[in-house]
Amino acid sequence: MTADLFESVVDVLPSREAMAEGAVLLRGFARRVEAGLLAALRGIESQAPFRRMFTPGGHQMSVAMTNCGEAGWVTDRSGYRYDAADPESGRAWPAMPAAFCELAESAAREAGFAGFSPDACLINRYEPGARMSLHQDRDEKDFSAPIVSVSLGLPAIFLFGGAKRSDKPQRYRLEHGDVVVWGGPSRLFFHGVAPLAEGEHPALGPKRINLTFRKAR
Ligand code: MD3
Ligand code: FE
Repeated sequence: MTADLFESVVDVLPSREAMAEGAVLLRGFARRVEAGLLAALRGIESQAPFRRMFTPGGHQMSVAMTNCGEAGWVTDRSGYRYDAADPESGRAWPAMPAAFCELAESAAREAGFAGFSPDACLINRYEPGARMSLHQDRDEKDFSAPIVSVSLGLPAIFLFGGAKRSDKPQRYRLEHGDVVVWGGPSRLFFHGVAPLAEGEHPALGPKRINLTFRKAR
């Protein structure tokens, strides 16, 4: 009984792990605000539904995306960019919910990036088989601001490379409630996500959601 109780506490206790210079993994950091995040996400989805966008090369992404905040990341045949309007509706992206902002700012502060104030949140939805190939995030104006990512739902294998595409990626299992802050030199490191394995998450079903908070402008 005591051992069980202890294990369940250890299970939800946030912890900190350095992945690289400037990259900090805060395991379980989002667990305490999970209900608020999921409620806010339903609101965003109803205004700006998830959609699978096309790359400039004409391939449809396996990950479905939407955004909230002043700017949203979009891709189509003409390229990648941040845009104030959702191209599907022509309307502004939904505002960033306070619960999103507060979590991103507190995680950044915890990792040594006090004053981070995201203006964009890209929301990725993975279903089994969906993946993201190795890339850098370079569409933001100011690389001195970190990116904060929040994983929800099914676990995924995150591939974390280095400054060069040819650097062999390390594999990290990111789980429900894990938050990672990517700043300093790691801000421009190559990264990706391995194809999502089948599964059922108690709160989200057969899905993984990843929130990435950015300073785009
Ligand atoms: C490391 N998303 O949206 S989040 C992306 O899990 C993206 O959906 C992945 O890569 C996902 O661009 C990974 C973790 C992440 C986000 C941005 C980074 C890692 C990063 C920027 C620089 C280095
Ligand atoms: Fe990325």
